[in-house]
Amino acid sequence: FLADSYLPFRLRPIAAPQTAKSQSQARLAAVGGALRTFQPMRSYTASVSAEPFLNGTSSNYVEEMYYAWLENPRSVHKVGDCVCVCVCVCARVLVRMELLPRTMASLCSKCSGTRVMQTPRSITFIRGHHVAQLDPLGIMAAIDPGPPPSDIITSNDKLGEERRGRFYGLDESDLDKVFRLPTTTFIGGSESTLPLREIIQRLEMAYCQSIGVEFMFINDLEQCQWIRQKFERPGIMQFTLEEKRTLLARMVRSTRFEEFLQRKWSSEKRFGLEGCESLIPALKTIIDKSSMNGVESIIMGMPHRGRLNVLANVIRKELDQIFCQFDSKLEAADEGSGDVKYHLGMWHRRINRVTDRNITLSLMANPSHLEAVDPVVQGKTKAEQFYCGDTEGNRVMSILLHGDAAFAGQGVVYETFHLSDLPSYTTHGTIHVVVNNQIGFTTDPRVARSSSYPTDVAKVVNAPIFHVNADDPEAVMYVCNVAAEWRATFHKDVVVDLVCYRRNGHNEMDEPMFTQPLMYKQIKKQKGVLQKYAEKLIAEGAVTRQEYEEEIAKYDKICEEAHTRSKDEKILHIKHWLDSPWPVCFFKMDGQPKSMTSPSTGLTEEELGHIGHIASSVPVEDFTIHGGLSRILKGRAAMVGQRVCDWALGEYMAFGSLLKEGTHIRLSGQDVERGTFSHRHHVLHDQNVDKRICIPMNHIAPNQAPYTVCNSSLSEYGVLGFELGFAMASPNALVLWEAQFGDFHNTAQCIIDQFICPGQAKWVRQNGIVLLLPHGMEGMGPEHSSARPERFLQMCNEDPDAYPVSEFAVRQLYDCNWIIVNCSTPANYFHVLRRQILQPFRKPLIVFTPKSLLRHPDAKSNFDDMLTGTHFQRLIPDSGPVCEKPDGVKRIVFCTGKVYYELTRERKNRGMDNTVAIARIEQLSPFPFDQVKVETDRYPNADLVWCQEEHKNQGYYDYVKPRLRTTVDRTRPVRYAGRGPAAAPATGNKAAHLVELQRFLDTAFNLDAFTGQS
Ligand SMILES: Cc1ncc(C[n+]2csc(CCOP(=O)(O)OP(=O)(O)O)c2C)c(N)n1
Ligand SMILES: [Mg+2]
Repeated sequence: FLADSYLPFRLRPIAAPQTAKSQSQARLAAVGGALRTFQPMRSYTASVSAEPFLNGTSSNYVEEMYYAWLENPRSVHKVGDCVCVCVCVCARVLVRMELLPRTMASLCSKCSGTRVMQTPRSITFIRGHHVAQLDPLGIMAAIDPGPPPSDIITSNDKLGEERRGRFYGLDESDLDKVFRLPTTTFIGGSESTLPLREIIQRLEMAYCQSIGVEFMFINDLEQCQWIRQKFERPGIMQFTLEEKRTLLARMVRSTRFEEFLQRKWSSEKRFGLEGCESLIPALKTIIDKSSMNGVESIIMGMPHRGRLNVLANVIRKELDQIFCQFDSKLEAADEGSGDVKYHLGMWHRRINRVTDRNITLSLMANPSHLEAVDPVVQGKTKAEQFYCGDTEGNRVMSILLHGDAAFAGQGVVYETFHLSDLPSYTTHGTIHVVVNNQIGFTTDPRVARSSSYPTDVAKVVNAPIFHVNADDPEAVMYVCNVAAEWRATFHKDVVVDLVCYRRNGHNEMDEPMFTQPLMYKQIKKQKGVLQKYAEKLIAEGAVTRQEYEEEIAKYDKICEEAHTRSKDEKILHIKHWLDSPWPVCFFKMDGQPKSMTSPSTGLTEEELGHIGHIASSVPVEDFTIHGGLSRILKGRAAMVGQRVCDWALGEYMAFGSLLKEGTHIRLSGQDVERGTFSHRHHVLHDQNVDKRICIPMNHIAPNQAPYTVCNSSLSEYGVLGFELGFAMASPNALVLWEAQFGDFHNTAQCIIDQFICPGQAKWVRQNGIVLLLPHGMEGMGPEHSSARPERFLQMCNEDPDAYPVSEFAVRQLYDCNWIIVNCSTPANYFHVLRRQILQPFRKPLIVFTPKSLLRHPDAKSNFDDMLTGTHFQRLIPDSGPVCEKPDGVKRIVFCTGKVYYELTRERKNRGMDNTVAIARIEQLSPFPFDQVKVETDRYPNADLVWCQEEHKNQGYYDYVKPRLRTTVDRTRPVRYAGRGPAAAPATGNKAAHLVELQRFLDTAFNLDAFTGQS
């Protein structure tokens, strides 16, 4: 509530030296008061970050406001009682932060009388979580046994001598005085006045029991008030008998599932949920409530812990299917290599029993890499929202589960949070659930994070955080309801922090006493949450012991029967674990592609002309574009007139035509709208009207598919993961992620290594994502030069030593794990983009894209190369003078990408157009063995050279060489012309760059260079 919009008064400007620090120092010197050191009780480090809204400049601002208010209350804007509350809180917190002398709070004479009670209220709701009973083990305090913050008063405290002067001058005799309640509180219910004793007790009930609420950093008054009323209203946390019995039944399932697995497969790893069994009712509550609010599809991502339990009891995967995963003798039926059981995903549509509505639940498959699935889930959610026109996230939502250590430690969590409110990336609120078992493998939080809570990262997006003792299932259910309502109301992220413990080691085979002896002594004594809750309900009379035991027996029987059935399973079907099924019309019934032919990717002359016209015009009225852009568009129009395309226009033709044909296109990445190299300009900006833009690509045809082009946040891991998830939702979309420079993909390495490269093999799901990676050695230094083709090539699943026997154009594509191209012409780039959609299956496509070629006068394509009947060329043979007398050709230089232009220039300069042939391998993977063979056969007297501009240990050499050798049946050696091996991808010295270039060109054209080499 410190936002300017709520305080539209003018503050006295703060002169430069009057920073918060210098002011407070001056005042400290003046009063010479002793300072109190604040020791937060429940945090592992003594941090003041618990109130980040009073950090830095905001504390400065508040301090100014405080003094203005002291001088004259009318000088500050009043929002009901808020100002008083705010100022009192500020004063106290500033004292605690050592920014104000201790005595300052007592200067606050305006807070006497009926208003004085507002201060304890404020402090309690800000910091009640410090004293709430969050830890089922009760050992957090034992880890860091600091005293409770002394300005938090609980009903156990005496307001006597030792507290006098610290608690606003109040003492025991004030406890029965009656105070008027401010309008901003809900603790009174229908009462407007209450005795102080009652006020303290009610605040305790609201904020200091099993739930600790962190929300005061949210700078929106309405949202804060919304949360307050959810926790302050007397009696708000009451449940019907029906609700309690359902909760107990869910706890029974959650607990007995793990016990069943433990009984049957005691030596198998399963990452059981023991110690956090209330996760299952937590998720089910969120799902029920969201279904009530109209949600039809929920996409979930989660780590290992409790995953099988979630599959069984939340997603409702058939138990026998889960149990047969434990049978080590079953063989897999599908293609692909599969994954371990606690990584598999699942998709299921069913009726929600509480709402009687359809709900689709999917749990995304994920790798071991914790949190990597977060952005993928968000992307898939966004796509589902997009395709069903759910612009506000009312029908589709995501739930992300986290471990405490991973949530705090993994940067991708932060990257994902930062996508949460961006127009092209928001999923309109994610519910995060943290299984906070207070340990990460063997490491305890004191050494695993610097923040007080593992959830502090969520504060960057002002997400409210509900810490809850997971041994209190009703409190868990309550906060989950509030979280789901929050999401439905505000469409923003929210965090539920289930403070729990881990009954076993990291996995069932692990001995936790090696490293956490005291914690585990306590855990051994700990009564299970199901038993505790059942006893509570039996004592209350909500269920009888017999009913409870029957519920257990019923579920055990279900498990036993499923186990018996699972023994009938003879084979494992990975397909049954698909998390993102595509429409059946995309495949044949057996999941195979509808055809194995490759249609032409060309267009008619008319289509090329029409898209070219759109690309060179501004299709709306009264829109002023930048003069430089006018020149670019004129240049495009001239090219269209001459029937040629440069790189940007080739891309335009591909996108424009696919859109016209009904394929949605989404291009995302840093600065993609204009293009890092200022060549693309897909979004035009009116030079006179702020924020007025025009996307000509959306003006191609009346019934075209929409084009989404979006500059992303400055993240690779998060954004690439997001786009991968987006591409999962539908086969009928071309989803492209462009790196600013190709080398930046390595900060998203996990998405590439764990999802894109092996995704289909592990999880039998196809994905057609396209990575555009600017690449090329242009003297720009070690960074920005190489997109590291060697890494992508090394991960191709093709056998370099076997000449494929099947047809090449399609079958080879179908069998590979991804397609890697480095196109040298705009036409070929155009074709490969169109092929990505027109081919009858989906594969990831990696494109090394050029930089200098974007404007290279020779890197242009004629419309003829893009007309109907034309195709992507996997290899572009030499079509020059060498064709006339192939026998006279002494050398064939194979290359890929931009170096082709350097080679042709050098060949011309040397007058060797008749003696050296140059062939471009445009599709590196799968390798065009057949077309390479045509070339090597064509020039029987030529030696074979691979030329690349990259260093020898990088680029393509190690990949291409064995394949070239296989092609010629190892009858001819393959020579190398290129830079020598190096640690860095490129030199930082331009002169050295040019020397290196000339040196390898010399080698490439020196016909004696390899004489004598074996
Ligand atoms: C990115 C990544 N780094 C390391 C690991 C190895 N690892 C597996 S589980 C684990 C501890 C996770 O702790 P937490 O997130 O608290 O989850 P918990 O196991 O306690 O449920 C670690 C370090 C991993 N899986 N992923
Ligand atoms: Mg943990």
